[in-house]
Amino acid sequence: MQLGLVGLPQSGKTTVFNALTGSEAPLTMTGNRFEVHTAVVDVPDPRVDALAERFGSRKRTYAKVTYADIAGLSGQAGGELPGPLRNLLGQMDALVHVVRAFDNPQVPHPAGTVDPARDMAALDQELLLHDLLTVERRLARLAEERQKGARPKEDIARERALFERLHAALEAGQPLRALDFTPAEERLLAGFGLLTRKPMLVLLNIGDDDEPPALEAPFPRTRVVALRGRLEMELAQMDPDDAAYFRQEYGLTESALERVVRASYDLLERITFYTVGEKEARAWPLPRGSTALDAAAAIHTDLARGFIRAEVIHYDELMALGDWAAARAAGKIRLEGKDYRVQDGDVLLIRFAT
Ligand SMILES: Nc1nc2c(ncn2[C@@H]2O[C@H](COP(=O)(O)OP(=O)(O)OP(=O)(O)O)[C@@H](O)[C@H]2O)c(=O)[nH]1
Ligand SMILES: [Mg+2]
Repeated sequence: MQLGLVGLPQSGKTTVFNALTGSEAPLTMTGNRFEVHTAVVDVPDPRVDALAERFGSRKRTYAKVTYADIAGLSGQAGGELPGPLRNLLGQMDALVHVVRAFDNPQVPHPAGTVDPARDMAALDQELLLHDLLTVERRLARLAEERQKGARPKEDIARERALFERLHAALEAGQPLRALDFTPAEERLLAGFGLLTRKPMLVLLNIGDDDEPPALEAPFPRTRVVALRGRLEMELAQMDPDDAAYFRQEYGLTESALERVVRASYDLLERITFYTVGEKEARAWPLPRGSTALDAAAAIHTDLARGFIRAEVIHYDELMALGDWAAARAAGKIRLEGKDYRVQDGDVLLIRFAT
């Protein structure tokens, strides 16, 4: 999963990036220049730890998230974004919009005042205008194709209807993530790098002593979470024992990373299944609704090709019963076929023929 941290200049993107990844990327005073930091982090997962301990696994493998701190948006709707910025944003599974909500007299806000709702809208507007130009170019191109008779008329008409719908939404100030698409439409749209289609996690970057402001998500596939960016960065860069002590003092039960990952999984509708043995305990992320065959394919193509059955038990039940042998003796290991819909927390053993 790749998450792109975006936001207005000096909103705290790099601070939040450091908080989430434990990096020490330098904070800048410039703002606005195209600059990127990336880091891959393990998704903290107590189920992997508990499974590894119970089964004596030699190795623990966690799911991974890539965070990219992407400076370069301005919050000013200036037209199409530069190519490298657009391409990078296009690769992300979701955008994390870091919105300034902290007071800091040393850091002037580019707009003069701190106003999270305004900034949320400003960045959406910038992406919206970018998409609008992409959509208009496509509509012009479709009109040309229709004149030339380059493709079957019905194909062009179908595509035009879709792009007209996008156009109307964007003109009305609606990001495309507010719209629902059929799988066929999704395929048509795949190559266009439309940025407002991406799910968005809004991270309100609040001051150390602030309470989260009440701000609702203005659109579907949008979630708002508050985070004390600077405080979390300091904690992430501390020795773990000291950090644990301060967390307790502040009444913080979860790390910034844990909260953001959970919100992102939720937003992107990801679930996690597990495999466990003496060699390895491992977490595997999947889109919600995936089947046992998808799970097998995630592990290895051979497992999907030779798929026979999946032995399945939920993590909670497995841990309550003790181990695999006990669960089997209790008749609690289910045999599922390739169409079984994997549930979050399932532990799977794929039986396959080579
Ligand atoms: N008080 C306070 N200051 C913060 C917080 N987050 C960031 N800052 C300060 O705001 C300034 C900008 O922070 P950065 O993390 O560099 O912001 P950025 O969005 O990466 O900035 P650009 O990449 O230059 O656009 C720095 O001086 C930070 O110390 C916060 O949560 N609280
Ligand atoms: Mg930065």
